[in-house]
Amino acid sequence: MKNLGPQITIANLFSPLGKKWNHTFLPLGTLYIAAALDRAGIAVNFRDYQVANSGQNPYKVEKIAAFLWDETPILGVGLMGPMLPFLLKALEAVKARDPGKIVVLGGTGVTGVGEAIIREFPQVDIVVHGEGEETAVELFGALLDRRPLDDIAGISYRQDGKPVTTPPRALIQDLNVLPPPAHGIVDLSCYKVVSCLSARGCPFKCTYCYSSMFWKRYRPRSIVALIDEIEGILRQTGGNNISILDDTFVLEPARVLEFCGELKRRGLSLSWTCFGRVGLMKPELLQAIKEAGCTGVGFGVESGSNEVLARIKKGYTRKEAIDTIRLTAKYFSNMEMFFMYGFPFEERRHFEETISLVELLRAELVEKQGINARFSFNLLAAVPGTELTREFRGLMKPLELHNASLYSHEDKRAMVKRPWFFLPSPNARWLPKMIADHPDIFSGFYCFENPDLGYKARFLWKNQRRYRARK
Ligand code: B12
Ligand code: SF4
Repeated sequence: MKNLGPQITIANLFSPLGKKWNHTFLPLGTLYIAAALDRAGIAVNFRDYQVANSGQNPYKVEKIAAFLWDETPILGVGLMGPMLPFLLKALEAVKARDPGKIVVLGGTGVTGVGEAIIREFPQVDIVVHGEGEETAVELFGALLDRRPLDDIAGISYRQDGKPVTTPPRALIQDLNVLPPPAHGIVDLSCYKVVSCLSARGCPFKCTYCYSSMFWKRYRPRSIVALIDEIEGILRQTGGNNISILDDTFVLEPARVLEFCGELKRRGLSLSWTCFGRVGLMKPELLQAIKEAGCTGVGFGVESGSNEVLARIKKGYTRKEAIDTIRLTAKYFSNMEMFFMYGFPFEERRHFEETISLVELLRAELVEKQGINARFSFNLLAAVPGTELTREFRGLMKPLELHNASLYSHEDKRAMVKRPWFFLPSPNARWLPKMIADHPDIFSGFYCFENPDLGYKARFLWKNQRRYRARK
């Protein structure tokens, strides 16, 4: 039967998190894309794999293929790196069923590796790099009208069998021109974490970070528009919880104070969380966010070694980290601190400095002050395109995928041993080969050779309860 509905399906392909695979996040990126297309008069079907597959093992290729399948001639998928091999495998089946279907990929999982994907994987037709709204409007418009793609900036595609990459797309200068994420096309009550972004990008340049590379420059949105968006979400959910996902929400204190003031002016009783940053937390700011309903702050501390902090360009010292966390703990009894290990240059003594920092903070915050503080460790992944991955490409080492079982956020083994911990069932025998054959496309499935990695992983494995348990 002929399909008379929208000609495009937009699918979000994050895997759900949690032991029961039901910890779902609002898919902001694809909702922004859907909103931009809607404003341009381009109708889409929208589907989110997290919701469609909630509660089930998300890594079964047949399930992904079934989720992606419909009669529309154009499929756009948004994803992060860990889903990429599973998506590519599932797309083989989708393309076998409909060889004429045009498959477009976008999101952080494909940006920067698009040309290689087009070269190596015929089941993908077009990859959109970076910020997607303007590109999506031009690209899907051109596909619907069967116009050529060569003047569309920010894509890789195939021409006469060869991959072509067009010049990068300029960033959107003023984010306020964008329509808000298309909340109306999803059931917000299906999501465990309902979120928003007050800005894109981050001015810092930590060498392992994909986000700063992806978003390039810090660009804030208007606070009034942000709170309009939040009010809309609250109306739709009937709840009062929001996660502000900005990389560095506290960057501009005046803006944060404006946010708090505007919440108060509108009489909104909101319960929210955000990420702080070492060196940026001042007493007035902490007091204001607490009064405005902030219930917890997270910090990416990353290391307790000054040498490592300097090499990854964190822009602060161990002492500054301690000072910031002590200060924040005066205002918040709910804190999470993230650390990484497995830097190619991280010697055992550096790791031990990290552990001594965690022990010091734990003794003060958890033992003495009874604060609900969590210390999370992640093994550093060779995320594609970061400064660190480029510099240490020669030290990349594949993860032990053959030992992997189904991992989730709550599985502590995964937290200490594997960076991209949403790993597949061991039955996925094709996976190690795909990853080994294309190290640059799938570098996030690699860590780096580094001194005493086994010792570090075992230590964290043994102490996981100590560092992660909430009081
Ligand atoms: C929130 C978040 C999550 C949430 C996801 C829910 C959500 N709402 O996004 C959760 C907790 C699930 C998550 C998990 C992970 N995350 Co995360 N996450 C983020 C965070 C903080 C915000 C994402 C966001 O909302 N961005 C805002 C929207 C507007 O941007 P966007 O989604 O990228 O979408 C834009 C473009 O990508 C593009 N686009 C997106 N989809 C599509 C689709 C089409 C068809 C087109 C054309 C374009 C397009 O256009 C959009 C609008 O401009 C980012 C950091 C950041 N600031 O971006 C990290 C980030 C994306 N995550 C990252 C990582 C490493 C992970 C994990 C691997 C962590 C881990 N160790 O497990 C997992 C992977 C999960 C999985 N199985 O796929 C990395 C990127 C890795 C990578 N290269 O893919 C980032 C950049 C963090 C960092 N500093 O390095 N994450
Ligand atoms: S790790 Fe955080 S502070 Fe550093 S560049 Fe990335 S987003 Fe910015």
